Amino acid sequence: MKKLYYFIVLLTGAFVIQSCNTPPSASPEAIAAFESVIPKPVSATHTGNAFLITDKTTVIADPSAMEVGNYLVNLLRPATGFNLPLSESKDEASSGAIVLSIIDNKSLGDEGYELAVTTEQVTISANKPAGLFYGVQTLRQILPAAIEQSAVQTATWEIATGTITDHPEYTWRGSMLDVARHFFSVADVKRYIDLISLYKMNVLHLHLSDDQGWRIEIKSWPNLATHGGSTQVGGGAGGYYTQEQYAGIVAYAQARFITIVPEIDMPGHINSALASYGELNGGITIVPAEGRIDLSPKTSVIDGKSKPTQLYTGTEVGFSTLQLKKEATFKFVDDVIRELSALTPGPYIHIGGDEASVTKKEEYIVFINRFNEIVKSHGKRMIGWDEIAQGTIDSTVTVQLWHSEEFGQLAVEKGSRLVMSPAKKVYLDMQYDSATRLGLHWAAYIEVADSYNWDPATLIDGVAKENIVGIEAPLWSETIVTMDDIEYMIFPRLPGIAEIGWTTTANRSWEEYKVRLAKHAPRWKVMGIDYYPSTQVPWAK
Ligand code: NGO
Repeated sequence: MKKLYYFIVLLTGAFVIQSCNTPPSASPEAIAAFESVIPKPVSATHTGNAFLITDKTTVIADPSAMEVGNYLVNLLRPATGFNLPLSESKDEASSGAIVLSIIDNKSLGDEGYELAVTTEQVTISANKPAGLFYGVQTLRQILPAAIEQSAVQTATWEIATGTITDHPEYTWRGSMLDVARHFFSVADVKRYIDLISLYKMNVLHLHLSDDQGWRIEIKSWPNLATHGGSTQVGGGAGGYYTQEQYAGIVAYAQARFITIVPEIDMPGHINSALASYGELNGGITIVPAEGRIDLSPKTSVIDGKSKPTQLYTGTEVGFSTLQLKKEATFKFVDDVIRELSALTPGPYIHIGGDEASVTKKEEYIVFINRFNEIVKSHGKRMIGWDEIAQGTIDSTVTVQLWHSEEFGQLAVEKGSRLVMSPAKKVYLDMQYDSATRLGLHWAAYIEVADSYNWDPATLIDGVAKENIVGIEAPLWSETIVTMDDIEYMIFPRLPGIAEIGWTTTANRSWEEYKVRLAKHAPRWKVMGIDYYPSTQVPWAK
């Protein structure tokens, strides 16, 4: 009897030791998540086992990476309910930890990272905190979707073991949000930042002014915001950001390694300023009638020079211009750019420059050149829509291609580099198809595959990879009113556009991508992201 007892004790002991030594193997879900990262990494190899985040897990970060460490624990704590204490790395043993480590590895560049998962430890290494941040976004995607819940979940927080090595193809990976046609709150803009940072985008271009609204407080010209910002498309209340609120957006973006590129659109698309200060009015081509600007018949009457125009709540483009003959206008431009530059830690100021259809061409060119000087005098670099290629531009100027191949080529001939936003491919306000409830279709209907299946470096003759800084997907908001509308138009196209910016063309294929994309839908559901359920994507039933 005693013998049997000892035998059982021994057997159980052996079993316990055995199960402690056998590393947990990765579930099919964990492996699928590991293989479904968007943007697709340079290389990803899994090794079949799993690391588990438990109530014992700690986070250890290089002193210069504590901010990313904080971001990570704030991401993991709500759903896991674990403490996940964060500490600065010393030489202590780090078994059971998630480690953020700054290293020196030239091949990773400024934004690359390496993610190594063993059964004992998760290590993200990068040259710079930005790389660690992108490694954290990858880590997030290879955890169960429930990690995105805001309340504690009972789940096995499993990560497949293996190694991911990764760095981006282009340095400019962005999106633009038009807050002028419809105004979006600070909270909405922050959510937008969070959504694009999921997919490692690093630029948010804010279209801060247009005919329908002026959205940023300019202290030296206060009516711009208070009057020019007081409405929006459809006649709603509009709004604007105080400089303090705007600084909050910039800081929020910075903590996510996103550069804000502010745009004041001039000399066209400027009615909101002309309505605020009559002396700026160089004329509008369509005559206001009964409180609205009358769009039909479209006349070519230049009306109301030097008098304030009426606020505009329609969606026509190309009818307004700044008064470019008066020096006072350049004082205005200088004041606006000065205040905006002071709010902008990033290097770029976007001056618009598109569709100045009622500005005389000679005046337009003079204006662009002076504008460039003004932007430079405030220590910034000018970027503008592709029409600015007609000005005297050089390698210090960046040109955003949206519709004209000719202007794109001209810009490259003059030595400028391009941000690629071809409307036919990446305008997120374009409808998916003719049944889409929101959006426009003047450029194209853009299904998910259309926005993914192209290569910026071969789109235009004479524009090669070295002429391109990156890619940006604009969301214009003529028809976009709520955060829900925003999400429906950007998902699921935005992740694919982010992948074009990050992953080499040789490493991309729609057939393979669409399977990965489908795997992200459960995450979007948990995050409350409304998306278009395209029939091109094999969503799980
Ligand atoms: C054009 C136009 C915008 C419109 C947008 C709508 C550019 C650069 N200017 O793009 O004012 O909102 O199309 O798709």
